[in-house]
Amino acid sequence: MKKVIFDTDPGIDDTMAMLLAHASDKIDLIGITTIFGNATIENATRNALYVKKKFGLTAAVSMGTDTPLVREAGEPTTFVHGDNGIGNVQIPEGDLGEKDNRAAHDFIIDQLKAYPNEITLIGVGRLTNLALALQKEPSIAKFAKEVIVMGGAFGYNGHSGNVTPFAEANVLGDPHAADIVFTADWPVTVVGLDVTHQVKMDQAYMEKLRNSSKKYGQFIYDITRFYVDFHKNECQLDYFPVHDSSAITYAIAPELFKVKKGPLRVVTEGVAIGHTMLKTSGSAFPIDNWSDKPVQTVCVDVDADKFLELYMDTMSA
Ligand SMILES: [Ca+2]
Repeated sequence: MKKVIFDTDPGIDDTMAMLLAHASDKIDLIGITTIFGNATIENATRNALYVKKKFGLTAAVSMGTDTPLVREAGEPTTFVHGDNGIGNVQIPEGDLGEKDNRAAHDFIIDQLKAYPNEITLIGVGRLTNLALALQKEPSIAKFAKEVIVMGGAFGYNGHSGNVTPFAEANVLGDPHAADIVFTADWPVTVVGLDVTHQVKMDQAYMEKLRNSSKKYGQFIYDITRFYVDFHKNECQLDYFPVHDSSAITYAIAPELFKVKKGPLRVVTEGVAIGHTMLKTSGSAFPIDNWSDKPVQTVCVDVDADKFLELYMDTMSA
C-alpha cells in the first residue's frame, strides 16, 4: 500500500477522489491537507472533516492556507462546486471531529520526515501548501517518494487550458507555487487537462455507480448533481471530465497512462500566466530556464475505459 497525503480543496471532484483513495486497497490515506480554491479554506476543511466522519476515514485532516504565494486569492469557484463546495448537499449540524492542530505545510514536513521515502503526496488543488513546505524545509524534497499533481495543460489531445486558453485553474490559482513544486528535486508526475478531459462520466455511468456502489454511490450521485448542471449549462457537455480522481488513479494504476518526460516550468506573469510548459527537446539553447531543472513526468494519454472500470470496481467492492 502506498502511504498518501492528499492535498485538496473539496470540492465535488476532490471528494470523489478522496473516496477513491479511501476505498482503494492500494492506498493508505494517512493525511488530508486542505487548500482554498473550490471553496473557502474554512468550507474545504469542514467538507474534508464531514467526509472523514461520514465514511470513517482515519486520515488526519490539517487545514492549509487561504493565500497564494504572490498573486491575490480569487473568489472560490462556487459556481462549479456549489456555495458549500460539495454541491450544496445538506451537511449535518454538530461536531464533525477535530482537525490536526498543525498547519498543512507543517503536517506535510513532519510526515515526510517521519516516513522518509514512503509517502506519495497527491495535490489536486492550488499547490501553495506543498510550496510552503518546500520553502520552510527544502530538505523534505529528498524524503518524498513521489508527488502526483492534478493541474496544468500541455496542449495534448487539444487541451491547453480551462480558465484562460492557456491556463488550468489549479496552476493559475497559484502559478508561483506550481513552479516551485515542479522544479523541486523530487519526482513529480503531472496529470493535466490533456488526460482528465479524456475520461468522461455521463448520466448512465453515474446511475450505474449509484446502483452498484452500496457504500458511496448515492452520496456521489447527490454531490455531483450541481456539477453535472454546471457542465451542461455552462460548457454544453452531457458528461463531466474526471479531474481529481485522475491523480488518485495514477497512484493506483500508472500503467493506464502514457507519459512524456522533461523539465517543467510555469509562466508566472504576463498574458500566458499559469501556462505549463514541458521541454521535451534535448536541444541546447543560448537561454534556457528549463535544462538545469529536474526531469519530471507529464501524462499525455490515458486508457479511459479501463480508468472508468477501475473507479466503478473500486467503489463497488
Ligand atoms: Ca481540486
